[in-house]
Amino acid sequence: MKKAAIIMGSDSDLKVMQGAMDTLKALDIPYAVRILSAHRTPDAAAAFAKTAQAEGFGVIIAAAGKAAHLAGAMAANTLLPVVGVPMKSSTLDGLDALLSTVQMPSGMPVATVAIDGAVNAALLAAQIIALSDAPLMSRLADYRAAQTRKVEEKDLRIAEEYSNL
Ligand code: RP5
Repeated sequence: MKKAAIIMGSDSDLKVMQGAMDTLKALDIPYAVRILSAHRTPDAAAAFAKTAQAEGFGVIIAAAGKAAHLAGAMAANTLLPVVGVPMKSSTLDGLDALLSTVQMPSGMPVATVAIDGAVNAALLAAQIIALSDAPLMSRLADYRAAQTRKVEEKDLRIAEEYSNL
């Protein structure tokens, strides 16, 4: 099975990105976690992206805050799909990171999720890997079904507790 990479610009992104790790783990997807920065360790970041496909990765999740160029820097150095996660780690509440991550020029795509959207980044990564992994696709279907069941249970509980008919 292809591995997922979770790359983040700083250890201060770890708490949010734990959501991506938990989600990949729940879906039984192997993943590597690295702190690599487009600005502070640009050579190591580029080297990771350049060798990722040969190392057996199928997708890269790149999380960064502020002037968030990490996802773009990854995309510039690999043909693997890159999922960008803008971090809410600044005085601008992540809007700076969102725009820096999402506004890629034509020809160099980054699939950008919501600010702090670590769980959706992992799910998107899982869906990408699942295209060539039928058992994972089936685990994703189970994940969706469990999510639906949870909402239905909440609906029943809330309707009973709050309705005044
Ligand atoms: C970005 O700058 C990181 O991804 C982090 O979100 C933000 C702040 O980093 P630290 O100053 O906390 O290391 O590169």
